[in-house]
Amino acid sequence: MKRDGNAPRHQTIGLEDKVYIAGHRGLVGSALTRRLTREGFKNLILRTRQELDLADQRAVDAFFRKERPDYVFLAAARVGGILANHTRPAEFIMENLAIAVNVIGAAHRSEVKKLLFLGSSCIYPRHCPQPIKEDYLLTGSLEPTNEPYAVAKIAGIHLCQAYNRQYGTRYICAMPANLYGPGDNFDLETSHVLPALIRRFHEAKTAGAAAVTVWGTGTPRREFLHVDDLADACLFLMREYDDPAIINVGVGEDLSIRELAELVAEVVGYQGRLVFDPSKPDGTPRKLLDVSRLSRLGWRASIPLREGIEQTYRWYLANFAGHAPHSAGSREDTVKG
Ligand code: GFB
Repeated sequence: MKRDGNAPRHQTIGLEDKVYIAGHRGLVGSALTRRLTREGFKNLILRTRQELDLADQRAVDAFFRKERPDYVFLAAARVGGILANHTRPAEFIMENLAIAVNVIGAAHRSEVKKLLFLGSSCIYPRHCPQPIKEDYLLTGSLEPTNEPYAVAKIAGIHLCQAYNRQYGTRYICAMPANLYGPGDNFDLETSHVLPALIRRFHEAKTAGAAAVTVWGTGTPRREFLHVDDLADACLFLMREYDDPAIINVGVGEDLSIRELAELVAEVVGYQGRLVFDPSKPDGTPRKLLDVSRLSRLGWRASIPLREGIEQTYRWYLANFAGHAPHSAGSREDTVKG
């Protein structure tokens, strides 16, 4: 980010700083832990959900008072695919609001130097122009299938921006496209489309099934960002970005669910038929992010979708396929971070 001559030169994150990754075992949090470890950060603070329940304000305050982290990546969230969001709205809004309120409030009380809050591309209006610019936030009604989650994320954004305005904090907000990668949730009821298709096609190939059902009409379009790209972008933003405005993180292109299903089937090596089930919700027709604000700062995604799917499939084979019906992903508290 261009700093004019007299803008305060903010301290930037250093390898010796105490860095708390909230939700380090989830899809995003585990990618952040890998990225910061590889970078040489020596002082990562990590807590499992059993060690620290982020929905418990007293526990979060006590943790921040004791550990006093310098930087925080707030990657913990209650996340899930279209069906989980649609069927568990109260859990999605309550848990994500609680996490945002508790962590952001405690960060301020314990004088955290900088915090990065992770939102989602689903915060934007269902029918806004594509690609979606950050300024389109709150300019129209949300997608009903994930409105509670989106409202909680929008509240988190406004919490950060209000604290920045009133207390001069440095809480930045990144809005990623749909994420996938190692550590994903492969539970067929609660997961997102890409891991669900990997598992469905793998099991169909193994069982010799003639056809695989894909939810919806196959016509919605989605943009997929590999979680290792997101982690790299988060470190870049923690170092370079100090603007209170939200910033999109994506790859700048999308494909239809039908095209995605055909690509995943090819990677998995499944040659049967695709059957689309229009009784399942399509969700928002499209949510392609405008990533020009981030690319102007000098960051671009680097993992191509096909390569990312191949790597994720290998991870799935190594960690779940062929084992007893795996628990991963069927966790009620599937967290993104
Ligand atoms: O990935 P997904 O659940 O989330 O669904 P969203 C994307 C599209 O894939 C929808 C279709 O049109 C689904 O109908 N789809 C096809 C499937 N087969 C499947 C399947 O087996 N499982 C799933 N899950 N979808 C999420 C939000 O919306 O986006 C979250 O609900 C979050 O809150 C996430 O914001 C980024 O992209 O529709």
